[in-house]
Amino acid sequence: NKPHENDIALKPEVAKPKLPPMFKVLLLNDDYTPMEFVIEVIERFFNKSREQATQIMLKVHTEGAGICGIYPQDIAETKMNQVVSYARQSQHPLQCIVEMA
Ligand code: NFA
Repeated sequence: NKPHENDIALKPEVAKPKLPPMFKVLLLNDDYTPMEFVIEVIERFFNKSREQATQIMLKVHTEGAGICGIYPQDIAETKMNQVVSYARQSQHPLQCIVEMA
């Protein structure tokens, strides 16, 4: 009596609710971009309040870099590109990068 092929026990596959890998969007300090412009960028693209945006800008200014938000990769890269493009259009050298969280 040999078992039918379909009766062989398979490893049960449990549906894991899996979260997407997350990426940090950071601004980098420079000597030329006005503080007010950086605050406006953080408010506009990262949906922060004036107070939160000011704190993040000051962190970037004093420490060299600061996290503006953490998102799935496609959203993080879109925000980075929007910031860099807006800064270029406004003729400011502000840099924005994405890092694995
Ligand atoms: N360091 C810039 C200045 O003194 C301000 C700045 C902050 C630029 C954060 C870039 C990022 N005008």
